[in-house]
Amino acid sequence: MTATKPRPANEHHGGGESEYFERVRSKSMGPLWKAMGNLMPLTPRPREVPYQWKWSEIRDLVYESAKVVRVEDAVRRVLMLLNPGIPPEQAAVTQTLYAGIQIILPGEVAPAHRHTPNALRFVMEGEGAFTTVEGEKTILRKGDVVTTPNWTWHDHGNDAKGPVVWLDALDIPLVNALSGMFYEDYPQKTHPVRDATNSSQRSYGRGLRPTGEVRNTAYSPILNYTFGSAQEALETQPSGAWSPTDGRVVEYLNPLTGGPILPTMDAFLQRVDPGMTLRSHRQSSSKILMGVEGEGTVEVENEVFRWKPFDVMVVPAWAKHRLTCVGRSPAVLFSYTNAPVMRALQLYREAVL
Ligand code: GTQ
Repeated sequence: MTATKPRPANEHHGGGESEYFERVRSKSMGPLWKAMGNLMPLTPRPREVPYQWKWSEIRDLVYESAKVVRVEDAVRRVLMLLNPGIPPEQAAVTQTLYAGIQIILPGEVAPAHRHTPNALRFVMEGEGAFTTVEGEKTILRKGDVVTTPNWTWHDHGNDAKGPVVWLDALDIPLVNALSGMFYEDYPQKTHPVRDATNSSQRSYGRGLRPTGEVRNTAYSPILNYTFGSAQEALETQPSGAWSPTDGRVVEYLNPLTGGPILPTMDAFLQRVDPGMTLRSHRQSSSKILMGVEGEGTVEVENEVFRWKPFDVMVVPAWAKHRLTCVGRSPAVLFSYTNAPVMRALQLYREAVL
């Protein structure tokens, strides 16, 4: 007589282990014990990968988009920067952030609309386009940072002689992950202009505020942060204020709260001087960097991205990264991150290495 083979513990329901899991799955359930390691890794495992778009390789495609589609048909004529680690339909440069490059030709109008994603723009090339936000107009010049916060009416136009190109930074993937997307077209092509051009800059951008006005403090009342003022702040920054990981750095601030420019995204202009050696760090926020002036590198984990102006680099959440300056001129970078969201949810961490 042969001894009865002891039945494996996982076969006590008749079929094999896989047959059990099939029955579990058929009831829209799953075994946590098989998923635990992937669900709760020890440290973040973002979908986004380190990546770089070189402006010299994509510039022609951006200008060509102006021939491929009329702005009236496009609404916003933008080529999105899609992180290769994330399915393209998510429009994601990181799991929570969006980046795109928009072009507007002389005489064109990108019609007024509003949406719940917050937006920031960094002007790259051309001069003299404008954005109107809730009835205030601002002229866009190279290096300006312009906000169009959650649910504010905005349209873009161009009264100048040449095309104007900028980087769009939005929180679209985050808003979609939270099912918080709302969108509305304005009944007219443009929103009526009520305030004097750049009035918010004059009212709120000088360390003063109109005490009678009640504002939504969730986002900055300033519409345009000019390149000149940010550059000057970097230029005159005392060495005692320099960051060991970021060099000379200034944050675009909401003057009503002292906090980030938008509730979901913060933004910075920074400068690495020739000969400055910065330390590596990791942050649980994800970050997009754009080269502005000079040249440098962004080292992300084991990759080194050598950049020139308007190249865009992705630093994934919790990726070790370090900046260097290459050459004799300072390396100036614009960046934005999702740190305000991470902080609000007690998820922000940083490790200086
Ligand atoms: O300019 O309003 O890149 O609504 C994506 C969505 C730009 C904009 C984008 C937008 C805009």
